[in-house]
Amino acid sequence: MSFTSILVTGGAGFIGSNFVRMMAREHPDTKITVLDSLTYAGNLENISDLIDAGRVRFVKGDIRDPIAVRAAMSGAEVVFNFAAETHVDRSIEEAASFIETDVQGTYNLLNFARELKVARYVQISTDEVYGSSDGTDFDEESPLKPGNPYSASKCGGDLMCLAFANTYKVPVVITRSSNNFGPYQHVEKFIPLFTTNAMEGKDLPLYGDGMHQRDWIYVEDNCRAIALVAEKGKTGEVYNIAVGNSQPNLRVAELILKHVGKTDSRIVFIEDRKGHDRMYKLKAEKVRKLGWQPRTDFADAMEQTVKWYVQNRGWWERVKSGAFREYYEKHYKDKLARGKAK
Ligand code: NAD
Ligand code: TDX
Repeated sequence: MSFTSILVTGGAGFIGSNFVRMMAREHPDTKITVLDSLTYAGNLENISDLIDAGRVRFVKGDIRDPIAVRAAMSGAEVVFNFAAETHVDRSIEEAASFIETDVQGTYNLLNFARELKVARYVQISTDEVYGSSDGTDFDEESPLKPGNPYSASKCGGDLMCLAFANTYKVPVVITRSSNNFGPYQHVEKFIPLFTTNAMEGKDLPLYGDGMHQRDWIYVEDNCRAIALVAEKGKTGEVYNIAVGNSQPNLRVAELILKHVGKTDSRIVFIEDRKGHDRMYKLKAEKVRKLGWQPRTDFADAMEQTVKWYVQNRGWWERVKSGAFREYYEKHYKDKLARGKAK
């Protein structure tokens, strides 16, 4: 099924841009609006071809700003909220922006979803809300035990969503996925950082003993699950999304080195992240019962992903240097100010 019109917040970031690309490709009749404030993590290059082709309407705006949200959400049938502060290390340094965007921004979106009577509001959340696992698989009823300021903020957003579903009958669904990987991921995150450092012959900084585990899902598998939950999920319900592919970080780092084929980089063990969650583990039967199953094999997808960073060196070099901002200034700033980048 296709939606008539969707609002994708955070659509210039990693998962949001992959979602927008998938929807644009597979649902040619769906009108797509992206609302993104273009923080350090937002990169218009990720969707510039679709904006230039008139396939995506881009609105530069903040989910904390009621005027921007109201304008962008008007006419949307379904809202997908990907916009968030997302990097755990940054939240350990400074959590205020996480609380503002991930909690206050979500509240703001929910208020307008209620007022404008959207048919569906999809909150994109994370496995991190359950906290570190001692080996048990968490299902959707497991208690929330966030282990860092980022995941605590995501819990705040999730709980506000559930409260709006219960109190005002806003048609909310929540997805909680495990770690995503794929193209267009910011170079501050583990897999792109290690891949690009290896290409540059730099060291790969592994936290602690390197035996923390993450359950990796290819971004497009997650995007498909999100679209399915939007269509078939039950209001007020949470859906975990994971494939059960836990890997110790050391193993993933070795795999990256193998695919990049560099011998002048080395893995170095550095001081551990404060409060570092050892492992996340999810039961994801509920989303499978809706008809979802991953299409991607981890080994193949890792090879393809590393290849994407190898082939798109200009993209990540501009992210690392900050030069991707110049691209925005040159191509869009005036047009967006005049409301023409549609
Ligand atoms: P990202 O950091 O790559 O992108 C976030 C996007 O949101 C950026 O484009 C940024 O400009 C935008 N944004 C941030 N604050 C904003 C604000 N106040 N108003 C408007 N736009 C704003 O993040 P990502 O990795 O693509 O994650 C997307 C969502 O998925 C997040 O909600 C995150 O919590 C969730 N998630 C991510 C992962 C993962 O592995 N990356 C896993 C599970 C869940
Ligand atoms: O330099 C590094 N060295 C290292 O050992 C970095 C950046 C990370 N790591 C480790 C920490 C984690 O165990 O790699 C693992 C993955 O780290 P991140 O890429 O920072 O991801 P994580 O902390 O697991 O959180 C991610 O998945 C859940 C996303 O950033 C979140 O937004 C999402 O909710």
